[in-house]
Amino acid sequence: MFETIAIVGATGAVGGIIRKLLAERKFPHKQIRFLASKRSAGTTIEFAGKTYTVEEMTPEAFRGIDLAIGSTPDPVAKEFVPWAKEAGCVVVDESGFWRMDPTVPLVIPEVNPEAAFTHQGVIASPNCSTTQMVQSLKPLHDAGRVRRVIVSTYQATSGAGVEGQRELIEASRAALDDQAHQAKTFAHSIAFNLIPQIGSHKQDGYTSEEIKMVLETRKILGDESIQVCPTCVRVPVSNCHSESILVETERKITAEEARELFAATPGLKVVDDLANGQYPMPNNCDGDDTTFIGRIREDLSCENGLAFWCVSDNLRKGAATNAVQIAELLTRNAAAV
Ligand code: 11C
Repeated sequence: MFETIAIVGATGAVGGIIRKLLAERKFPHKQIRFLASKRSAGTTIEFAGKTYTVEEMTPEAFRGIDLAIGSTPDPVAKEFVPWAKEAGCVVVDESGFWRMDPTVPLVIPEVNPEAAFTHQGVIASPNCSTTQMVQSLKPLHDAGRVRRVIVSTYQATSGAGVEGQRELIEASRAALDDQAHQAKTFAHSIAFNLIPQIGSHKQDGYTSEEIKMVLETRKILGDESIQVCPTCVRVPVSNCHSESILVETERKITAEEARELFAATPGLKVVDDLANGQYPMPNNCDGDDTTFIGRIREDLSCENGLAFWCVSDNLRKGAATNAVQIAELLTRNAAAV
């Protein structure tokens, strides 16, 4: 057991869900502390019926903390993770900063739990759009070896934080009232619109979000030969990312076999009854820790191709839940920590 645990970035949207999950799942610990930026230090938050004061994140603050779960912007994670490691604290980091560091395992507990035990003080949790896709690719890869993936994402505004969700409401209200609205969080108005850019331009016409999906997928599945072509789109949905995924496998996997494989995979749930209008949608996946799969069908244009639709709560399994599950893995196998 880790005696003293901490949430870093405790006052953010994902930090709040981590707090809720640790309490709900009765995460074993003796003491808990909450760290955040100077701006939030001194505010109070509730945990399991008690009130705690948020402490400022400084190098000294990590003394005495055995395990920290971090949900902060990349530049903050770049700064605090070395402080935590120096203080002997193991970090489960939600940010993008450490994910592709070769010394840092990138873990989805249902996919590559063994990687967590190779850590050297920090374990990274993947990007939300990667997590749900890789969860669904894993059983297909094990059964028929995934060679190529074409993915189009429909990503909710919560991926950009509470400001993104607020902007969706404000921009929609302004549009309905025929009022002008200045986009701040997004590059364009998100109301009644689709924005085919998430993150900054990275390379070869792809955005940073798209390149994350390529590189993180290969790292988690431990297969550098997997080809991924993503298009990431911000949609006017408050929470839950959706993805249209086309997969080409080395061995043909029929729709029926895929349905069985998905149904037998922990963390996935099949909702697939087109005739009766049953499939996953953001509205019926919100607040759930499961990744939902539907519209499973063979690709008419490709012999070994499979098409499906995947929806997951990006704040939960895409962020908070995955990080807490990594921490639980370490707790269950404390001898290996
Ligand atoms: C989004 N996926 O929807 C992003 C947010 O690397 O953890 C999460 C970014 C990350 O905007």
